[in-house]
Amino acid sequence: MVSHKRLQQWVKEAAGMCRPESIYWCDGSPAEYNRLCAAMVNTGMATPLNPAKRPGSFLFRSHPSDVARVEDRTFIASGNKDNAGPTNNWMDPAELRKKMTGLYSGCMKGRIMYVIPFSMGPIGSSISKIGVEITDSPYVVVNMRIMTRIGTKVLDALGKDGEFVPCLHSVGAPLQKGQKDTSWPCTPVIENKYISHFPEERTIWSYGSGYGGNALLGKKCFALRIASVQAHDEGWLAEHMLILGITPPKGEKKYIAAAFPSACGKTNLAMMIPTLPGWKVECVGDDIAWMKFGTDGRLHAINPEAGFFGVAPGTSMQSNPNAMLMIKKNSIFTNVVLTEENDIWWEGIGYEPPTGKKIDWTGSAWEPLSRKNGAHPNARFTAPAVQCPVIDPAWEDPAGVPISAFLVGGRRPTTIPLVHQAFSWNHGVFLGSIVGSETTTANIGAVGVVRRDPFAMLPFCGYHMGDYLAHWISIGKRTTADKLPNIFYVNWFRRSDDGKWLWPGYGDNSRVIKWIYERISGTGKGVETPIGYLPSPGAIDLKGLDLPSSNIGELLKVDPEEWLREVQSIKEHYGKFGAKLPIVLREELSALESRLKKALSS
Ligand code: OXD
Ligand code: MN
Repeated sequence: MVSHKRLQQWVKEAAGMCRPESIYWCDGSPAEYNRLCAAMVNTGMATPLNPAKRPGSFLFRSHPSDVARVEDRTFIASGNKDNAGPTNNWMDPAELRKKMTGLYSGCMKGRIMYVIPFSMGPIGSSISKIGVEITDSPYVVVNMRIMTRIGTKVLDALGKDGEFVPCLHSVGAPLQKGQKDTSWPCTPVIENKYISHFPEERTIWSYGSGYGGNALLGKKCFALRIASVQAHDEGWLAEHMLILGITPPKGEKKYIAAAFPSACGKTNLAMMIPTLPGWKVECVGDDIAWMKFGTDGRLHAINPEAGFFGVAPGTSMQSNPNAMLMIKKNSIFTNVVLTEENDIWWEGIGYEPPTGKKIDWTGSAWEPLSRKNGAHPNARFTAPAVQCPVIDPAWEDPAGVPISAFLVGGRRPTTIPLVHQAFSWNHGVFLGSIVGSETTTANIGAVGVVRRDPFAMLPFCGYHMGDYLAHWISIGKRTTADKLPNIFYVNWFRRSDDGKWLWPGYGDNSRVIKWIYERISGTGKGVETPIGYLPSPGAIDLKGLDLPSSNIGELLKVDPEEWLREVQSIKEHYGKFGAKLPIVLREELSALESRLKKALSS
């Protein structure tokens, strides 16, 4: 029996509006998980994979209209439009509630309404927070069980009157009496999909999609958009960052958190195998970091999630061996190829598709020679964090892990060196505010345009980005400079004029991490340049790497002319934030410009 009156009341109200056939409170047990998976196999929604090859694993195929987060349909409905800022879609909260109440009305007819109490972060940690998701999708329940901690233990922690974030979700596909369900119910009409956030009420309403971050509401909606507002108001950080521990051959482990926009290899870096002998990387998280100051005055981070929801295509024994080992069992695959042996395959898995019959992500027979992709480019695996071979021993430490460095970066084929270090906290926040990726494929607009994405939070910040950057500046005032993480800007994605990669990436990124480790330990050699500290000649360990010396020259070059063009583009970027942009960031920009001009004239 649930003793939390407000929770009971909310569930009752949601049921009154959505009118499900029944209500089911998830207990989070393995038996419940198995039962739900078996039921989805029965209805044809899930395909069990070959138990000899991939025990305890299932394949799902989504509706072709429901394959990714829908940023155009994501809303920050703050009371005042200005609080959502220029980079979020805003709607008046009353109008949005009215519109969505209409859509929610009777939307769960013929379906079960699942109530999922979940904890973001280890239960009982002072950094963790509780949410409750109501959903009519059993796919969401089984994914939430992997991605978060769910069930009775969370209700117990909530007690009679604990705080929770209400997260209402419906696929928006009511069933009439006798109507057969489809294998991926959702609303095919894009204008009826809403991923809505009410930051003042700390509430999430999602309608119409069953996929990823649109539907697993603990992830982007709660742990980033709502949590970023909570973090702002309460003086902590909720960030789109991986967390890793790095241990040198002889020496102390240090933790690093890193912000890169989507599709820059966060999961690969988070569980990388260093090519440098004796160095070890261990993974705390691959997507989100919540950080609070400890009594030691340092920022301590937890991974609020309990699993990995990674992009499958491109994941291979070369790019991410630990992920490949992690997904050998008890994993959920969405929108990948099904092989004749009932195993999975995707583009970039590192081997040819096996012979025999294959079915692509749309459910059609598929031949590799056809020009179509077999797996959807945003196909995903969902796997428990404990299965990661290099999961950090402290990944569930309620106190979090102390962060010594922040990395920011993006995909920049030109201008930005392999690594540079900020002069100070404020300069580091400046670096975080200017990161972004250059567009490389025609389908995301003009090629070669830099899309700046401050701290990789543009799609995930629940309030005005100018206020967000001011929050980062204010975090730097809450402790002494020696306790603050150093901030580094990295760029694994430099290319030569003829388009070739200048840096091998993957496990060789450990060479850059080694320099960063040495810098924060006070031993790494750096040179001061107009843009920050760069590694001194020879300071990056290149032993055993067959890299032309011209490449390293190019990777560590600072070209004042190129950077002055960068300054112009940053001015345009800053123009968007108007008066909310912290003055100190404008000052950092003019100081950079002066240093570059001086370097050019000397
Ligand atoms: C993700 C993303 O899925 O950032 O993690 O898009
Ligand atoms: Mn992400």
